[in-house]
Amino acid sequence: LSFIQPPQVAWASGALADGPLLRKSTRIQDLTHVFADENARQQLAGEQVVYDVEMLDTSPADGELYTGVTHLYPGRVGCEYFMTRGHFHARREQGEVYFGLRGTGLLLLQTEQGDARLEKVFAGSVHIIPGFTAHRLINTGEEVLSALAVWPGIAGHDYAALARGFRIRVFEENKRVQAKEVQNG
Ligand code: PAN
Ligand code: ZN
Repeated sequence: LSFIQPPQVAWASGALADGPLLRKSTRIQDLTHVFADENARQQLAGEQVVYDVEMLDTSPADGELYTGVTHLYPGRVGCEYFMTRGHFHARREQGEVYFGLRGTGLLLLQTEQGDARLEKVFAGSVHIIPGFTAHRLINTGEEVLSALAVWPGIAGHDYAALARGFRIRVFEENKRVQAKEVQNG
């Protein structure tokens, strides 16, 4: 019998290898109205990549799991740190696990009732995202923030439900990380 070579994640960089991969880049031009300061966003180069997602190309069938790595680059739109768009799962009850690989940041979690909280993300951090909970990564550091995620293939993404924003936004003010509660983004 031969031994199967599985896909591999390089823990230090988050690079996925040795499997069929899907890749998606999200750029400044894709993130209309995601950041508080829309004018500041328009001043930035639209082509600039805010985050890359690499995913194993595995089955989406009921009971199967997806595995992906998000690389969220350092930067700000105005004073607001670069972040992912963020979403609920279309199948609201489906959870997810994130593992911090490198860099420093925050995972913003928000329930359907609008209760929001922030977890620190760092190499080795483990984040249990329960069902019915929207999630967004925020890079508050000066390095790339990379996180590994595992989620059900059937979960799907609902971006529209929070298109007006999460209840918390995170800014750099006086060289410090400041989280602020806001009304409807
Ligand atoms: C992650 C996210 C990834 C990109 O794989 O999809 O970090 O964030 P957005 O999807 O919000 O743009 C995940 O949570 N999947 O369910
Ligand atoms: Zn998700």
